[in-house]
Amino acid sequence: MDFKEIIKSFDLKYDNFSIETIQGGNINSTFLVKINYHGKPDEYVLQRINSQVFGSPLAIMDNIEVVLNHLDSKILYYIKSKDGKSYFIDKEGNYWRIYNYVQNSISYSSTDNYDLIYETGKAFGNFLLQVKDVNANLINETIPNFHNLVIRYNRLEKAKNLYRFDDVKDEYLFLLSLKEKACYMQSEFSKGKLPHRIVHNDAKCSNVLFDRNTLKYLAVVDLDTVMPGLIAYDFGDGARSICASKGEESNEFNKIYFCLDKFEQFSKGFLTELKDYLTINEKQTMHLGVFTLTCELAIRFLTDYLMGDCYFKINYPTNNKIRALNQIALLKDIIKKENQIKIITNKFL
Ligand code: GN1
Ligand code: MG
Repeated sequence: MDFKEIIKSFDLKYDNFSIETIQGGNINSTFLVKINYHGKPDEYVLQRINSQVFGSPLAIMDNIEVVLNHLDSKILYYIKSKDGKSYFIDKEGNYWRIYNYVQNSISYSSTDNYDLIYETGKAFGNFLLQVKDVNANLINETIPNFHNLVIRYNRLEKAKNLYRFDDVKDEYLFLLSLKEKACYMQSEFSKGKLPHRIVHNDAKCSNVLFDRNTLKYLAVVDLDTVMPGLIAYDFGDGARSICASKGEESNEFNKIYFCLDKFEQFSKGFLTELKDYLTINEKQTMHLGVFTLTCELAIRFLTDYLMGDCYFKINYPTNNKIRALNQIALLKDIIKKENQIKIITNKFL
């Protein structure tokens, strides 16, 4: 990677710069750029967009521009390239973008702090309220059928009998046994009973920036997958990621459970923002998002393992299998706690 070539293509003034890798994220590669200009330091975030996953990086950047223009807060912004574009293409055909590093901000990949969990819910709830009148015609579907469980099951079933199947047969059969329920929301949507909204589609804790001092949320980031979807999917994705007792990478399966106290905080933040905007059907099915999204992630990790790890970045050969087993452990606890999950959800609707 020729960082000199990349950095100099953007409309940034600097005397010198240094680059550090930022860990985290299963798709794009992220770097912190520290610059100095006339003795003054400044920081930016540089990302290489994974164009295997996002077939059209231009479509993502167009979406992001529409969304950022629409949001009240202008705290997050992109640096244009010297030729006025929101990205730069290097000699190897990689797409790069740079955005500001939001000063005094901090993000968490997980937390036990209830105030932060409440704030995370509020951040996403408020984000959804703000993007509700984005003109859907201006938003490209950057990854078609992203949270479509029917399609996710088709892909899993197609991957059956690939070389690693014997290794995960029980997990495969377990997920298959949940198919009808997992596809319920998709079928309600197909019948026109659930509205498509503009949603975030990757609503996890690490995608919220907080003020370092007050711990109030500042911004929702990672806008790559903002496109039409169901609100319950953001609710469920946020809950499965923030209320799990162990992170997605953990292999301590017997210590993985869904924390209802955390869920209460997340639900309160998320649903209090949105409740006046939701339809009756959305309210009645909201709790199902938690089950559905956890099931989806288990399916996606397992499918990727069977297909030979072509989608998610892996750190070791069985990483995707461990992630699938992790989500299955969480899912089993979510199934056990389904009633309480519904009661808590309804409390804030
Ligand atoms: C991917 O790369 P990251 O962490 O932002 C994935 C999400 C998954 C997540 C699981 C475009 O997000 O859907 O929930 O991994 N993003 C894409 O950790 O597939
Ligand atoms: Mg993401």
